[in-house]
Amino acid sequence: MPSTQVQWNNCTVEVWQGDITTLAVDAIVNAANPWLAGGGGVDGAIHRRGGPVILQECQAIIRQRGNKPLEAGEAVITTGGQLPARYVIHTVGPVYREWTPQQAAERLAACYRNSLALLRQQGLRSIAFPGISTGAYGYPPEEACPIAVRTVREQLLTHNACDRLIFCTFSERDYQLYSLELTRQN
Ligand code: AR6
Repeated sequence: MPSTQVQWNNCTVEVWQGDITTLAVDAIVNAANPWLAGGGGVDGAIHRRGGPVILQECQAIIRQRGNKPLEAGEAVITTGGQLPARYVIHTVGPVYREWTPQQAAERLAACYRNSLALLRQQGLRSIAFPGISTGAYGYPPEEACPIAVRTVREQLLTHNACDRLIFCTFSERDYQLYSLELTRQN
């Protein structure tokens, strides 16, 4: 399937369908939970394929924060363990039903913004995002997708943040949704 691509500030932004744990980019983003404890969905897949070192690093981060969980919108980074990606950026999306739509949108945007800020701070140049919050956390994909694309676009135009950015979609429906939105916002 031909993938949809746009260029924003020298960054190639593309939509891809498949398992994020197979991508050999500098960093993949994990849709984590506040305790970075691992779980199902993309989180489970990343820990399974990356091996136990990722959980050890996550636990160390939580300890360093004085055993405080992450808030929705925050992001932290670990190595990628056995993954083809060098690093994993763990971000906690909002649980959709716990916020007003406006608050949820702000937290979701913060996930993308803070993940890209970490990427820049580490001097990394390629990244893949899953549809944060759109699985177990219940964010409707058709609401989350325009927020994800808009936030990424704003950040790339402001910061020249990276060379390659992938929206990694799991379902055919999400692939179509992101492809359309990328074209729409281009
Ligand atoms: N590659 C790419 N995308 C995936 C993969 C994969 N291997 N697996 C699932 N997705 P979710 P959330 C898509 O539930 O909603 C965990 O238990 C999936 O189709 O993984 O942020 C955590 O520990 C969906 O579009 O994340 C938290 O407790 C998207 O990834 C909680 O779930 C996100 O679905 C986080 O929930």
